Amino acid sequence: MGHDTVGRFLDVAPKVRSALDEGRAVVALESTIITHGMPHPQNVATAREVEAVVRDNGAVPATIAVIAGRIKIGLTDEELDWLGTATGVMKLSRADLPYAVASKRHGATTVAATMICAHLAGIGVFATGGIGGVHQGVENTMDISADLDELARTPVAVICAGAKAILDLPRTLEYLETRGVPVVGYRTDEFPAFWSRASGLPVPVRLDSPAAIADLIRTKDALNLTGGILIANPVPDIDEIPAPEMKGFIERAIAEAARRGVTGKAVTPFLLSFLFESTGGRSLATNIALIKNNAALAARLAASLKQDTPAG
Ligand code: PSU
Ligand code: MN
Repeated sequence: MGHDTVGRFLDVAPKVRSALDEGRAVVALESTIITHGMPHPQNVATAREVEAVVRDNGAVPATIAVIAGRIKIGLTDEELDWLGTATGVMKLSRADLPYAVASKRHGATTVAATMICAHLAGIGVFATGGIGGVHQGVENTMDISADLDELARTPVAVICAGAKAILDLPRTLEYLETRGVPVVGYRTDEFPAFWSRASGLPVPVRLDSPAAIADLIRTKDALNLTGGILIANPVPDIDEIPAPEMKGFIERAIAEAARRGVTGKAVTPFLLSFLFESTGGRSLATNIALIKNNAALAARLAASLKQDTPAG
């Protein structure tokens, strides 16, 4: 078994196929943001804008989703539009992917599943908004996003704006360290908290250019260190909601989720939509801005990985 047999499950869009064949930069994008992370029509508009940002920064975008059991690497305009309002789309992590494919279901890929599919297609750089992490109250729920273990095992560089401040950020960083995931702050000494630039938590490593990150990735590969790397890129300051302001909204959202008994996969989508309502749409504007910012960095990193000479 290998890529040859896996290939029969993948539909690689022609533009992505030719970029990969010609050794040009490609950036993977996830689809859970579209189906479970944002309301319509901002979800579809954002997905298109993010793809344009990737192109403007020198790479080919590949939005990933499962449609009727086919793993799509790059979506058509029609598929993207359809996904924006489709109902009954599964939220796919590592555990759900084989069922969705075998049963010919529709599914949006989370960070974990997007990393898996990107790697199957030969794509090494992926931009998202924020990764899943260790949830607050983990001592009772054991709710730790599968995104973290995926970062430990699958060799894809993930660009995010940190982890959502609805999570337990100190424990999220501890877990990443335990699992051996390099965490890089891009032009920051602090691990960003998604809507806010500051978390008060130091980032393990700071790098200030795509070329420096590319060099770290090549060195990691040359050392045969498996697994991914996480690049934390703070939201631009004009777009952020400062942490002290976000705190009250987050506390209310978490209390409301507990009151309504929201658990499992439903937790993150519930909190995001509750925050959208309670901040009067501000949290969504920030979310859109940070994803675009991450897409730009991801494209520049992918381009840098193609240009520079290999390490070692
Ligand atoms: N980033 C966003 N919005 C999102 C997500 C990330 O800006 O909706 C999604 C990602 O797909 C991530 C998921 O993998 O939230 C985490 O879900 P959970 O906490 O259930 O693992
Ligand atoms: Mn979870």
